[in-house]
Amino acid sequence: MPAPCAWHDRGVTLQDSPFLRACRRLPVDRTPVWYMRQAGRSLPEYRRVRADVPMLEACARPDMIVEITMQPVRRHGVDAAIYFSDIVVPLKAIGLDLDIKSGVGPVVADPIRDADGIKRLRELEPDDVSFVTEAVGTLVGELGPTPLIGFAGAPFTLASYLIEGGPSKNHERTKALMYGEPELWNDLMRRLSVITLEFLKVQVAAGAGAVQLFDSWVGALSAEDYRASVLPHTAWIFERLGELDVPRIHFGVGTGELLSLLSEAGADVVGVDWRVPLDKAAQRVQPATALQGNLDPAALFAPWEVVAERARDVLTRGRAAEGHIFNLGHGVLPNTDPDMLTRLTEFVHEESQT
Ligand code: 1CP
Repeated sequence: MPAPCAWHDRGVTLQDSPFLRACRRLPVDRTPVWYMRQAGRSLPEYRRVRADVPMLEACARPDMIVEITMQPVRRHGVDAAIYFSDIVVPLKAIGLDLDIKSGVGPVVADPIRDADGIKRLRELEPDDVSFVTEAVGTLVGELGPTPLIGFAGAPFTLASYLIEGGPSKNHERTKALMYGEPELWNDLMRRLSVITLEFLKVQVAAGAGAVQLFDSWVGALSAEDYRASVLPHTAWIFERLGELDVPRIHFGVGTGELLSLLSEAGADVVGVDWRVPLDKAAQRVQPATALQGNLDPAALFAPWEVVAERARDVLTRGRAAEGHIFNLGHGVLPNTDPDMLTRLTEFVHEESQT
């Protein structure tokens, strides 16, 4: 019976991977490293395959998803792959009229701002995203012992795109709804939580070895507002994800003041941006939490010696955490020299070798 045997072998080596071990706060022989937005515009091979294919079409084609997800793994030798998609893919899949505009980001044709709008958010069925199941299945076969991270946008960050209609600096309409109409807000957040949970479950059922919930813009909130209006919803998602027995990573930008609450929401790993050193962050999160981060992505534009020195500092401070996964403090910037990332990956591996 070669097939089940191969799966079994993969299971053993996969669970031994430095990435999954660090997520579970187990000893590792080197610090694992991957980069948020490691696929994408920094890679010439990405720009080539995407040249004639709109972003949301690429996100719905298993052949493109597999190729783009594999590109940074092949090139940089990172310790984990992240499933190529976007946070708005599940919203598109339930029929919302939205697009990803090049150089802008997600744009929603008819923003959601009232009870009628919220009713348009139906539940996500696995069949709506059958391309995800197919792509993840192929990917885990190709990746072998390298884990695949599934991901989704968290309800607050998704709500911001839906309410504002696109990227927003101040999230003013989002906050107006949150502060002014808490019942509507909670209805919106509940519906988005159900969609997000289902989208992550589909990825795990197909073989993703970990999940990351991106609440990228939640750093715009005070701790009190986060606790009252967001935490209950993300905690609901994390609690249900717990049944799946894969590490749960939670990340947001500018969340220094929220780190303890982000970890209270129930993640196994908290992602930290570049503003808070990891030794400080380790004091802010709940016990039994690993950290992920946190080199400033803009530092990669400085000379290599500076990058190396800063990466070494991240590794040193990361030892204060119960587990550490090296990453950037946010996504790879589009103009980053990809050779810097390859070199950084090798450096992190060599420096952290035990
Ligand atoms: O490694 C990878 O590239 C993984 C793929 C990935 C991920 C994890 C993409 C592809 N998007 C995302 C998540 C995502 N999308 C987040 C959370 C992560 C983060 O904070 O960076 C957010 C906020 C979005 C929304 C989004 N999609 C933006 C940001 C707009 C804003 O508000 O400032 C943008 C520019 C996009 C488009 C997009 N998504 C992904 C790519 C490669 C692109 C660029 C599209 C292109 O190549 O034209």
